[in-house]
Amino acid sequence: MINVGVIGTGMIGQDHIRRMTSVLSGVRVCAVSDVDAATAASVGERVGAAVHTTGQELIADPSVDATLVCSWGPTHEQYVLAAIAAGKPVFCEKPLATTTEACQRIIEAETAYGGRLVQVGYMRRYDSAYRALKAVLDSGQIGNPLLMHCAHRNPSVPGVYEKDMAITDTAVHEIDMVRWMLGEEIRAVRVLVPRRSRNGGILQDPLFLLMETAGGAIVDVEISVNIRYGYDIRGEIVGEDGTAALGELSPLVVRHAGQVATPVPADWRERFIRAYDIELQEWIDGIAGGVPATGPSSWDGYAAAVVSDAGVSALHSGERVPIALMDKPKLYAAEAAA
Ligand code: NAD
Ligand code: ISE
Repeated sequence: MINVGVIGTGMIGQDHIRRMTSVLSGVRVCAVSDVDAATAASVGERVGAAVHTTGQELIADPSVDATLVCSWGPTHEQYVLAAIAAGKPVFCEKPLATTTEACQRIIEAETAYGGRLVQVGYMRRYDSAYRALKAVLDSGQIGNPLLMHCAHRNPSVPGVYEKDMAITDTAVHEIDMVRWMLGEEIRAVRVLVPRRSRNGGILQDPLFLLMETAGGAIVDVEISVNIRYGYDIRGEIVGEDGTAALGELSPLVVRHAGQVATPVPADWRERFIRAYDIELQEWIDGIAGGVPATGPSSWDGYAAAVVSDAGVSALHSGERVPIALMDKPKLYAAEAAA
């Protein structure tokens, strides 16, 4: 049984606690912590977990085998570094950190430790639809990929969501997915700014991100975070000999009153429910088996942060922003993605 401590008991923290306590096997939530002490206390009481005042205290708790970081992005670095210093596995929700420099500090700490302790929550790599799309691409059936069209649509976002988060918190999923899907790094990014949705308040919504890969493929991403009708994730690859796209995912089709309708997921929890289950179960099984993490690494978190930083500059400047990564440390050399 792996004893996991959860830092951050907000939306995804509670969702991961639910899956660890009632869906997954071989795991127990033994401790929680949140700057919002009242939420941490009520979640801790509900699942019978110890409540720690700080994340650092939780990581140092000898009964905690591994840590799940689900606090706000800018707070991730301190907890990931503390877990590495304690030599304990840590699963960090995306983004690994909100700046390139913070990700570099994590890479330095993990390489100095000499083994992989960090996994980042880029769960699309575990989604059956994305995996099926990648299998078609890798089979060579549609030829070399030339273009990919993506849409990332949220019905709404919380009040704390700020302008740059369309890139750093939302499009960052496509940034990671594209590196994994196409197996190449991203070499430049531009952001086009259409007229604003009246549903977006002070946000610039939607945005249109254009990425160029090292091999010359072009990827466009529509980011709409106040689309109202539901949570809709779309992706289509245009190859030399054909195209392949994520299908419609609903198991239900209603024909009524001259219309055909299928439900759209309400949010990310519903759309990616199985992907989150699989990513965490594999992480837990790996720890139990003494196998270092095999999912998205600190390097993937770093690469996504570099592109995301470039995306934010492109949003502010309107320019094409080229991207350069540091040399990949040996620790991550064997990884397939880019
Ligand atoms: P949230 O606001 O619902 O919850 C975040 C929690 O972190 C809050 O309870 C807050 O009090 C707590 N917190 C803030 N600072 C803290 C600190 N220094 N120490 C401990 N706790 C702290 O946000 P959320 O939607 O649950 O998102 C949390 C993280 O998960 C973000 O990084 C977000 O990008 C990521 N996320 C990932 C996915 C995904 O699809 N993989 C989906 C949602 C959120
Ligand atoms: C949120 O943090 C997530 O990661 C969701 O998957 C994404 O769709 C949403 O836009 C983010 O804010």
